[in-house]
Amino acid sequence: MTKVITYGTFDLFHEGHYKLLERAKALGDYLIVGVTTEHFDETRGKFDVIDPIMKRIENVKNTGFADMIIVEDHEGQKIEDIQKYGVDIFTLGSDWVGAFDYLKTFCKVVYLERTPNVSSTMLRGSTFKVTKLGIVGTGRIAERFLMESRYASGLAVIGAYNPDQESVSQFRKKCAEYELPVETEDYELFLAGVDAVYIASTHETHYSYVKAALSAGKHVLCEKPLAFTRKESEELYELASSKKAVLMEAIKAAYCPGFQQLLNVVQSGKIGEIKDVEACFSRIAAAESRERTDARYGGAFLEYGGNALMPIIKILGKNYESVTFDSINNELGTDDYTKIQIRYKDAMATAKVGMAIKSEGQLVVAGTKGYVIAQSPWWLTEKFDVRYEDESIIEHYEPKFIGDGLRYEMSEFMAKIHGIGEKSYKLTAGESIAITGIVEEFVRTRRII
Ligand code: C2G
Repeated sequence: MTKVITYGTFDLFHEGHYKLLERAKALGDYLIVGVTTEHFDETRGKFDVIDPIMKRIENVKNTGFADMIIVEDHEGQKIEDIQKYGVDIFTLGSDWVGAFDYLKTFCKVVYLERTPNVSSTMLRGSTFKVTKLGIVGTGRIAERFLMESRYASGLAVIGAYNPDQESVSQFRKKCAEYELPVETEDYELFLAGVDAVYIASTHETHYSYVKAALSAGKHVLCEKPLAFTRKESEELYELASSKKAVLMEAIKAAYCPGFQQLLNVVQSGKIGEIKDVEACFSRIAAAESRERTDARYGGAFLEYGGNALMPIIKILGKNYESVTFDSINNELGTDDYTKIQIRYKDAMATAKVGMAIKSEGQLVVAGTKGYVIAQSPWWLTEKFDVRYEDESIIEHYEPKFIGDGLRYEMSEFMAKIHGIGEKSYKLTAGESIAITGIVEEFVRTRRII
C-alpha cells in the first residue's frame, strides 16, 4: 500500500484545494491530510486565516479523498509524521517547489501543478466562492492594496474604475504586471461585474460611490473619510444593513493585531481609569501633491484625521462633550497641521495631524495608575510599553505585524462578508459615525480662502 501525505490550511475551501487533494489521492492508495492550526500558521507568517480549524477539517473531509486527517501544529512535524505513519510520498502544490526537498531523505517528494487563478465557478457543494473585488480610484493606495491583496485568502482583485484618464495611465504603467482591466466610463457596468469594492478615490467622491455600490448590493471597504457629515455616514450604514452588505471604513490601524492587544491592555485596568489619550499622525507630503494643493479637500485633517481620532474614540468612546480645532494653514487656506482637542465628562484627548509638519508619531494613553506608550509609528503597533510611577517597572510588548497593514483590514472585510465577525468590535459602525461627526465639525468651522 502506497501512503501519501499532504498539508495545508485549506481556508475558504476552493477548487484549487479540491483538485490538489484529488491528485494527491491518485498518487497512492491511502491519503493523509495535515490541516494546520491557526497558531502554526501565525508562526509561518500566515495571519489571515478566516475559517476555524473544525470547519477547515470538515471541508477536507467532505471531499472524500482523505483516509486520515491530522492536525499540523509545529515546525518539524512533517518529518515526525512521515516516520510515524510510514509515508511513501509527500506532496504539495507547485507554489512550494524546492521548499520541501529536504524531506527526500525520508520519502519521495512530488510537487503537483497548482490550479492557476482559481475561478469563481466553484465546485458544487463548496461553501464559499472567491469574492471578486473592484478598486475605485487608481492612486497610490490602490496600488498598495493590489499588492497586499495577494496575501488575502478568498479575494481576487479583478478590475478597477476611474474616470480620470491621466491617473489610469499612470496606474497602468506602474501596475502593468497585474494586467488589471480599468473601466473609465460606466460605474454601473463596473459594479455589475464585482461582488465587493474598495473605494480609494478622492475624499469628496466617497459618499456617492459607496451609496451606488451598496444600492447595487455590493460589499464596500471605503477609505477614510467615509463621508463629510454624520447624517451621510448614518445613511450609508443603514443602507448597508438593509441590503445585507458589509460596509467598513478603512482605518487600517483598527484592524492590526498589535493595536487590538494595546486596547486589551488599556481596558484591563492595569493603568487604572483612563484620563487622557494623545495620538499623532504626520507625514510630509510632496509640495505639489493633491493633498497639499487641493484647497477644498486636501490638508492634514481630511487626510489623516481618521487615523489619529480612531484610538481616541476606541478608548474614550463616542460620547464626547465638545471638540475644538486649531490649525496652521498654508497659503491656500488648507491645513498643514491641525490639533484637535476633545473633552469628555471625565477625560480629555488630543489628536495631532501634519501634512507639511512632522512630529513624533506616538500614542500615549494616560491613566490613574500608569500609562501606555506606543512608539512611533504607533499605527503599526509593533511595540508598546506599560509604564508606572516607579520607573524601574516597564512592561514591554512586541506584537507581530506583517506586510504594510492592509492585509488585516482585508482579512476583517472577508471575514465579515462570510458572516464571521459580524459582531466584530474592531471598528464599529457607531465608532465610524462618531469619527465622521468630528470630520463634519471640522469642515463646518474651518475657513477656506
Ligand atoms: N493549492 C493549489 N492551487 C491553488 C491553491 C492552493 O493547488 N490555487 C494547493 C497548495 O499548493 C497546497 C494546498 O492546495 O498544496 C493547500 O494550500 P493552502 O491552504 O494555501 O496551504 P499552504 O499554505 O500551501 O500549506 O504545512 C502547510 C503546508 O506547508 C502548506
